[in-house]
Amino acid sequence: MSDTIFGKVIRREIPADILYEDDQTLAFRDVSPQAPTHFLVVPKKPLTNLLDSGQEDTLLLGQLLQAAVHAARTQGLADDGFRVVINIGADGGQTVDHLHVHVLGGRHLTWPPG
Ligand code: DGP
Repeated sequence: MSDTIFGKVIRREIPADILYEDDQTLAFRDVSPQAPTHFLVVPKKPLTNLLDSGQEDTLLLGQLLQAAVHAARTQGLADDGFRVVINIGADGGQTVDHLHVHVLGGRHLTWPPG
């Protein structure tokens, strides 16, 4: 995959409000929040999206979700709940071609999404 804006965030080439980091993942606030709390969790490995992942990424994908849960807890979302979304491709609404997990909370979220 080619480099993206999230690659630049991971390498600290552009600023971001970072909430959590471990050896494989990084969580930072979305620049265009759709809820009172809205952050993204990305693997440092540059996967385009879930379709780009393979069996070798099984542990990484688990770590990505664990990082999302950890950051959601520290952001105070655990009591009232929150939503985890992964957009894939054009119809999925993906605009940045680096796999990312959206975590949204802090208000009641309706279903289905638009
Ligand atoms: P998606 O549509 O699923 O590809 O979501 C991409 C999200 O990334 C979107 O909610 C806006 C966010 N975003 C785009 N550029 C930047 C950036 O430079 N910094 C941060 N923090 N978020 C960004």
